[in-house]
Amino acid sequence: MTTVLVVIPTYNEALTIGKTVERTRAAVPGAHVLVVDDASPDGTGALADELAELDDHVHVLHRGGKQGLGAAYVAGFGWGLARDYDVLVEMDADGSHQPEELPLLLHAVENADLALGSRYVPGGRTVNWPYKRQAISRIGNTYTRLALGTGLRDATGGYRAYRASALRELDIDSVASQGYCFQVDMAWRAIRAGFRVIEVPITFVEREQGESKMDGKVVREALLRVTQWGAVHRARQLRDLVGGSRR
Ligand SMILES: Nc1nc2c(ncn2[C@@H]2O[C@H](COP(=O)(O)OP(=O)(O)OP(=O)(O)O)[C@@H](O)[C@H]2O)c(=O)[nH]1
Ligand SMILES: [Mg+2]
Repeated sequence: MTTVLVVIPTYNEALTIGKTVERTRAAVPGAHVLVVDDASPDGTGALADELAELDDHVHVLHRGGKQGLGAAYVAGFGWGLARDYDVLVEMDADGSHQPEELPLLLHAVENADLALGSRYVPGGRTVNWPYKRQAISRIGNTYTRLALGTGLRDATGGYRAYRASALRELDIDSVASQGYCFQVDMAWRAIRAGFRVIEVPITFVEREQGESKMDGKVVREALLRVTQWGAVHRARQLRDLVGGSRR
């Protein structure tokens, strides 16, 4: 039987973490949940501890302070790989990712190394998302697709399922990306490693409670790094082309 760990990073998500864990446990009763909390001042970590006390499928990883989404996932993946889960899932705590859609991702990753929950393939959509956020996300994804030539419609989304066997080969400890650039970084690593990456339509719902951690710094980081990866990628392509025509 395939064992699944759903990793949920949290920073000040006390208003939603209970519901998110409850819905996840109901949607896929066999799956385990790991909350990775960065010492949230609002007490999210203590709430997660209470959930873990009551349910042996819920676990909590406490970290010293806010170190970014990417670092939280790297720690959570390390925890799950050390315990030999077969599939590791990324999910936000804020209600944007619907736990009821998790079976779709898990089904997809049976025939892939990485299944991306996608807002921008047919059937995918966003609900109540402010126009400005949609625009940033759309432009970011178009830029990423052109710079890297990946063909992915939604490389920045954070609802996805990895096969542990693939994750082990992606050298996650070297991932320095922090914000949603972390998501692009991981998808790009998977593609370069030759893994099968597929997109599954999801419904992304704007958070109703708590505050976003998205800011200008997150956007700048993504822009800078994607541009660098794109430049390296295009230089390699050019070198191969020139090398090929000389032979
Ligand atoms: N452990 C940890 N979790 C984080 C950190 N930053 C964000 N998160 C969590 O990562 C998930 C996604 O963060 P959000 O603030 O929702 O970011 P977003 O989805 O890009 O922004 P919104 O669409 O406005 O919600 C949430 O569950 C956050 O609590 C961090 O530094 N550490
Ligand atoms: Mg969110």
